[in-house]
Amino acid sequence: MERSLTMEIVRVTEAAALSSARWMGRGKKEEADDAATSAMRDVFDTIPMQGTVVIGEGEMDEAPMLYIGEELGTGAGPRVDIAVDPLEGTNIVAQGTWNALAVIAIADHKKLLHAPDMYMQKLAVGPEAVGKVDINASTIENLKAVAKAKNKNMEDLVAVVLDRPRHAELVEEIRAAGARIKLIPDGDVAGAMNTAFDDTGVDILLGTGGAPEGVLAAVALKCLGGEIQGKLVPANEEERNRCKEMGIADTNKVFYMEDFCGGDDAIFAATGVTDGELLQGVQFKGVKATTQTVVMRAKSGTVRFIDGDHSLKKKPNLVMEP
Ligand code: VTB
Ligand code: MG
Ligand code: MG
Repeated sequence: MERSLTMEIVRVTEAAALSSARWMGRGKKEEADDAATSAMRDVFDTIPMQGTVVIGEGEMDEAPMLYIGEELGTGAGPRVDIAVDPLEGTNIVAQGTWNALAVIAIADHKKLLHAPDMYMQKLAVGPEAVGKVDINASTIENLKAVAKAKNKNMEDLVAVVLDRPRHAELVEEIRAAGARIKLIPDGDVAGAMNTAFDDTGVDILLGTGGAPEGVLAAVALKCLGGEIQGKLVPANEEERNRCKEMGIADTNKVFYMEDFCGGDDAIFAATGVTDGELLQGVQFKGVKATTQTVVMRAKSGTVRFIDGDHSLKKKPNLVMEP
């Protein structure tokens, strides 16, 4: 993989964030998603690479762009696999709340898990707790392990959990253990990634969210030296068959870092669409707009924060207006 891709993909997530941010608070999640997707699609084809979408907006017949199997890039350059979530948190943008991201992960060909579009139980932690947690252990055991690894008291810990009825029991377990909770409306990629940044104040992500988002989070955590573990949660017969077709007969199979993203290299970029603990969202300031992006590479371990100041006068097409 080429290191120059690291900088190139920032342009892609920035474009997606800029276009979808125009939809903030308008109550239209599909439009926000479409804006991000088509902006991302347009910029991808200016990048010298031979990319294949392995995690995208869906199968070819249901997604007009960034569908699984779609080829991206100019065709010259490294052969890579690409996972995208042009807008991770469509509802977040529709409502104008926290932590919507435009996200891309890239790895060498055949190194990303082709996660099916179904639920996945996840446990994510930052570097200090790597190797000390186990998705098959009890909630309290994992919380204790993280507290010990981070030299914190249990009551100092913050667990991020998607605010869903399915997490009622999990929430009770965390409360009973004495840790604190941040319930989030959507956006568990941000939740997982934030566990690896001390200043975000979150220590562990627990609960069930999308499997594709698990792969994106895994690439982020690979770059950051953190860890995610996951277990597919097929909801019905069709999804169980889907798992079997993938060769996962046993849905108790735990996906570890190497399963999500093999090899030693991968890159990850996320631009804030709405404000979050780590990244500020897009701000429109008349003739310019600002973005904040985190971009990182597993091989070198370099993590960069990039502030973009975009001239809407010189590049009026950069933001697709609603
Ligand atoms: C999570 C979250 C996403 O979906 O994966 C969640 O990260 C899980 O699905 O932002 P449900 O909404 O069905 O609970 C999102 O909220 C949307 O992709
Ligand atoms: Mg999406
Ligand atoms: Mg998503």
